[in-house]
Amino acid sequence: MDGALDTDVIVVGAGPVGLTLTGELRTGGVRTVTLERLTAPTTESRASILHARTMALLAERGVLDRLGPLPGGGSGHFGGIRLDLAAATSGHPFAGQWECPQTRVEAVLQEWVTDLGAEVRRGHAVTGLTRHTDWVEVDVRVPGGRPCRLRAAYLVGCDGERSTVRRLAGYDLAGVDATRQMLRADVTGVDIPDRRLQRLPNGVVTAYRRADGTTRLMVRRHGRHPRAGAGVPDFAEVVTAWAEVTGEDIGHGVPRWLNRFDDTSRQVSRYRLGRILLAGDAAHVQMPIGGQALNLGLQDAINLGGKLTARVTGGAGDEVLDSYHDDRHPVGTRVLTNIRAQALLLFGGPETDALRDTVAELMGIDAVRSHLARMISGLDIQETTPVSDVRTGSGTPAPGDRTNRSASTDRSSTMDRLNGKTALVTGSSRGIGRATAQRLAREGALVAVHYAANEDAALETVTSIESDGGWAFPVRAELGVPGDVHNLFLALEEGLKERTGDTTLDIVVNNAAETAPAGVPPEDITPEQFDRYFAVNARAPFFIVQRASSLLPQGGRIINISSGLTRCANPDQAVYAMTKGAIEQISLHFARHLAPRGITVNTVAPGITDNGSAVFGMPEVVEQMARLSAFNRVGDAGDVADVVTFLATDEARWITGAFIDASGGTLLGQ
Ligand code: NAP
Ligand code: P7K
Repeated sequence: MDGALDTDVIVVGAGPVGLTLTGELRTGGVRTVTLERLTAPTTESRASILHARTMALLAERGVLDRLGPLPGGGSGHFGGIRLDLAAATSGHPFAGQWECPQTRVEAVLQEWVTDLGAEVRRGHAVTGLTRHTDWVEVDVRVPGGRPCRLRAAYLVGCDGERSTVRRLAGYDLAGVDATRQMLRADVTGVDIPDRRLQRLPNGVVTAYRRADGTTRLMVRRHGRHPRAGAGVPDFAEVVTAWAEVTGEDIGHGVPRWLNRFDDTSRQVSRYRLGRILLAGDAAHVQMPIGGQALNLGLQDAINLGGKLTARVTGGAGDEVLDSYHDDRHPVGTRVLTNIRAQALLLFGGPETDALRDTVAELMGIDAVRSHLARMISGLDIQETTPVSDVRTGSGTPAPGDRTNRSASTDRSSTMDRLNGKTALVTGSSRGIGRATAQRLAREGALVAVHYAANEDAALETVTSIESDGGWAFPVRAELGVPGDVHNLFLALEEGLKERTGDTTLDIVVNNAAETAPAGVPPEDITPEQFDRYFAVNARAPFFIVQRASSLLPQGGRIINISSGLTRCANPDQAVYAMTKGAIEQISLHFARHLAPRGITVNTVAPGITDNGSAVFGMPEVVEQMARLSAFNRVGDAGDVADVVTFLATDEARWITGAFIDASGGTLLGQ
């Protein structure tokens, strides 16, 4: 069938969202054709603010290097009330907001996708579409040529708030119509004072004189309802409004640019209809406040890019595309909500004064500022399937396995139970350690990702955390050799100091271990093997605790990873199980030793858990292993990591010295 298709994915729209999606797809080896109605990129400057999460995602793709150094975009605001984004997200590598005109973003993205071999056809407008079971066909009007048809497996509308794809595909756009409207103009030849959102009895005005002598002004009249279908305003309308609100006459000025925008707030209720998907403003229409629309759109594109790649090339099923909707629809709803709240604070009449004063008072509280700043900067977003996991395929679970996980992650979109904390997770390049590092970071902790040798995997853990808006750094140290723990702490302390200014370590997870998945019959274990198991699994964790002790503050956490094998026999794992028996003793005795300092020490014992190793790709073996659990499946790394993360939070302050069975009921017996 694929032979009959012109391409894998047709992307409609070559604005920032369409180009970013094109780049993601090309990076993953997906064939694309990108269609753009306009013959040349727009020169009109629209969005200009990039937020921290977008910056991290662009950096990861090398796009930020192409953009060159960007100036800071000022402090930021929430509904016109000053909010210093940089201060409130300090610690993040891109804390703050960054200034870059949309025209420049587009030019650089165009360069990037061209280098990736993408074909962007300008002047090509989509005029019709037809759905088939295995493909989508679009009619395209070509400048000066005969109309043509293109077939692809998927079609994505990145064609903005008046999306043609959305209309042709019959999407519904739910939400509310505009109740407030703003007029904007660039005017020369006027001399009026600069004003930053001045609230006057009849309305709200802004004026800002640029170096070139033009003044950008914006005016809103209270009590005026937007005229449906009103197009570009004429200058007379702006002059009248300005006079009504300020009493000033600007009628002698020369208009250079005129524009009208309103607070329409709408979102499609499904981001996917079969083989047709939407991203960016095509999926959500909102008022341009706080520069959030561009960032939201770029992040839609990046989420969808990884998933569509997995669908087209990686053999993932349709559920991976549904997870795009599941991830991004709630994020869109949340942004639309904060924009509406901000619109009310910004443009509401005198009836909103008391509300504004109250919000301003709340914004004097650190935690409130941090909450709002993380929301605006996209740093509180949880995506069920991390982008890099989709790429490697390792994070794409079998269909049935998803339910448990999403239920737990859907519960709240804000997770910041570990803000300001630091954590060491040994052996977090892969498996349970990686999932633990990711979750601790998602809760706001700075995570040291420790590993022995597998540098690429460790960096992938770090990158996945960063693209999720988190903060992490790699630490290499082989355990079980002389000087192991000393070397680990030299690198750890340096990394912490560089990032936080001191060496406080709040959370230690002793996870790294020497394992033999198939085991060794007890007859065959050599003294050298025995010593190696103990050196890595028991001696190193002890000295890690001993060394961490001086860095742990009040409220610190130590979590030791054991195994259900300390309660359930498997002779081929006898020596491994002995080492796990030993690590459990650390929890018991140190729990007593460190309790006076408010530090808890606990054991988590997983059962058989998918750590991404080859056996978990063999259905017959997995079926055997699954039988050990009362739930008849093997654990996900995330199943265990969620338990570890809970123990790290303040909610677990009353648990110490405990053995927590995280084996899905494996220890209940048959
Ligand atoms: P895994 O996928 O095998 O990964 C092991 C991790 O530990 C890697 O990050 C590895 O680093 C690191 N590591 C191994 N030996 C090391 C050494 N000598 N020095 C420093 N780092 C070393 O692990 P996992 O299966 O997720 O297991 C994690 C923990 O859960 C272990 O304590 C294990 O005993 C326990 N557990 C696992 C299961 C299970 O079924 N998976 C069941 C019960 C208990 P590199 O990548 O650099 O090699
Ligand atoms: C069990 C492990 C088992 C476990 C076998 C196992 C088992 C386990 C395990 C192999 C491994 C009851 C827990 C409870 C491979 C390792 C990790 C591990 O049979 O959890 O610890 C060593 O990599 O069997 C009754």
